[in-house]
Amino acid sequence: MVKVRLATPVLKENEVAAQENRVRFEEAGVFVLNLMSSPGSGKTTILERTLEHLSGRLKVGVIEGDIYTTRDAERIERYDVPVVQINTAGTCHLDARMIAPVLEDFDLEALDLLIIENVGNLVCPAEFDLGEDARAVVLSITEGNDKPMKYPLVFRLAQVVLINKLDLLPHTDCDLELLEKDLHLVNPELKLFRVSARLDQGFQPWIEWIEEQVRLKRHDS
Ligand SMILES: Nc1nc2c(ncn2[C@@H]2O[C@H](COP(=O)(O)OP(=O)(O)OP(=O)(O)O)[C@@H](O)[C@H]2O)c(=O)[nH]1
Ligand SMILES: [Mg+2]
Repeated sequence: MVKVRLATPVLKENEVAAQENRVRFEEAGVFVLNLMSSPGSGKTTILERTLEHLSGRLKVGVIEGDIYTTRDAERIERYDVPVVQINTAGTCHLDARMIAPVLEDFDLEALDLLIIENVGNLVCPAEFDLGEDARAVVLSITEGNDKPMKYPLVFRLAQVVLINKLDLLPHTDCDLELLEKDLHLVNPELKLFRVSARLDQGFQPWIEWIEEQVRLKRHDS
C-alpha cells in the first residue's frame, strides 16, 4: 500500500494559520466570506453586483486571489472599496498563510464584511480553510448538471451556492430542479440563490443573507 505523507503537515500548518486569522477576524468583528468557483463562473461579476447593492449599507473590503494577474482587483477598484490582490504564482488556491500578511493592509476594525475571491478552481480551494466565517460557491448553469456530484467537497463545506447565469437557461440543457436536488443531496443545509449577475437579477435574498450574517457576527464579537 502506498503511503502519502505530504498533505497532512501542509494542511495542519494551514489549520494553525487559519485559526490565527479567525481570531483576528473575531477581534475585529468582521464577517469574512470565501467566494469560490470554477474559472469563469462569475465570481467577480457577482462581487461587482454585490458591491453595488451594499454600497452605502456596509463597509466592505476585498481580497482577490489570482494565479498571475491583477485583472479582477482592477475591476473591483472601480467600486471604491479597499482591495488587495494576492498572486499565488502558479498555486491553484489561496491558503491561510497567504491571507495573514495582507490583513495588515486593511483597517479591519472599520470593515463589516471582507470578501475573499479565491482562485478559480472547484477542487483545491475547498481543502484550505482561510479562517473565514462562511463559504459561498458560484455554480453557473453552463457548467453542467453533474458538478455537485463530481466535485462534492466544495459544496459539502459551503453554506451558500449562487446558481449564476440564469439568463442563459433557454440556451443550455441545465435542469435547475435536478441541479438543486443534487446540491441538497450533497449538502442538505445549503442555501441556494438563483441569480443572473449579467442582468442583476435575484440578488435581494443574497444581500439579505449577507446583512444577516454581518449582524450576527457583530453580536458575537
Ligand atoms: N450570460 C452571463 N454571463 C455572465 C454572468 N455572470 C458572469 N458572466 C460572464 O462570465 C465571464 C466570467 O465572469 P467572471 O466574473 O470574470 O468569472 P470569475 O469566476 O470571476 O472568473 P475567474 O476569476 O477567472 O475564475 C465574463 O465574461 C462575464 O461577463 C451572467 O449572469 N450571465
Ligand atoms: Mg474572478
